[in-house]
Amino acid sequence: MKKLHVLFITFITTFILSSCESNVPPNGLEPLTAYDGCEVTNLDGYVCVWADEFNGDSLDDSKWNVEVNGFGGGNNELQYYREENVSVENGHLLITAKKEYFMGKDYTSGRINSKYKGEFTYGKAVIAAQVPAGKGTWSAVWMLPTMNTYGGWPHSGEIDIMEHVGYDNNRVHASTHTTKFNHLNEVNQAITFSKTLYEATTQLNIYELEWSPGRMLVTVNGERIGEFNFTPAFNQDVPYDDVYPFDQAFHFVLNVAVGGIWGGVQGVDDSIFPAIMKIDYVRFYQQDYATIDRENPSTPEDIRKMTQLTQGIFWKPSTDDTAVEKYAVYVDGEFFDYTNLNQYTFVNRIPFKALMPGKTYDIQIRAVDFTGRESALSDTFELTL
Ligand SMILES: [Ca+2]
Ligand SMILES: [Ca+2]
Repeated sequence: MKKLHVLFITFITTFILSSCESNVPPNGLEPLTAYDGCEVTNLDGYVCVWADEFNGDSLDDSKWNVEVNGFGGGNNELQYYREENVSVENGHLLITAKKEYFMGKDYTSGRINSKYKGEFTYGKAVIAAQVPAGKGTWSAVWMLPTMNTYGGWPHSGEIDIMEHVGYDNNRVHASTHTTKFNHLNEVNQAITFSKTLYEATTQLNIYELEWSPGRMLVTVNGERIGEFNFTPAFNQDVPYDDVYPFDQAFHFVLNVAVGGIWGGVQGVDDSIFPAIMKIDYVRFYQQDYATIDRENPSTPEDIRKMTQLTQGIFWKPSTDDTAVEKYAVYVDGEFFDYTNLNQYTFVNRIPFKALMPGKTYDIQIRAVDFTGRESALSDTFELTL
């Protein structure tokens, strides 16, 4: 009886230990801690990791940088950005554009960013904003890359979660800018989706960016504005970062411009000022992979050689219970390199490991999720360079 009891205890202990162990991420990733300054800490399986609720009486400089310049935003905008045009009152951030002469400019306004203070790769950005009406205003809630890993604008990308220009009232726009697709490129313009939103200027609306590897969905009040996906089959001429550099850290930018190449298309109505963008909160959420991930990614399939950039390959993205962080590329049975999306180019990556033209290599791919769980190795693909 005693022996059985001990056996039973041993069995239970082993069972508990082994079931705990199986949930520990192979890469040691720690569970997320919710940021207690966030008024909604959990949202659809996401945990709030950063937020500003704008509850104080001045801008929190541990979270934001105030931009001061008359540079024109690179778009021939007419404002001078000043600290005086940014305020926090009654739980809201106010960015106020004014008809006011300053330092050679006829208007002043405000622009803030969270560079080095709030920057993220993947997750969900949630912003409650009310934009000003009036011809000449150009309001924006957007994100820029912090490190310019792929080069200066537009090579490292730009994510415009919400833009509104006053002359086209009650239309909100979501855009991405990249090396291949940007507004200075006459053939491939920035990728933009627009939506009519009758309350854009009369109430706070909730804008969301849901961002996972290879996919970004922008919504307002839960309704889709647009979706930006990495589609290697349509981009067989360039490495993925030319069309989808959105695998790096980005920070927020909030501003109201006056005039400029978009906002100023129909001039500026001087009777509209002051024009105020009101923001109730900016929050950023991330998936708690360490807590929720349990399964290995599916095995990568359907590896193909790119038709134009012929030293590159792409494959069908693996699926996972949370998300695939990266793919390991194997050449002739040996690990070669990692890539963040389902495409790899053997040029300009690791020069000292360059493959030889005319030779045939056995390529295999393995998917890895954010907890370090791995798929099986794919079938072999014979690549002749
Ligand atoms: Ca607030
Ligand atoms: Ca997984």
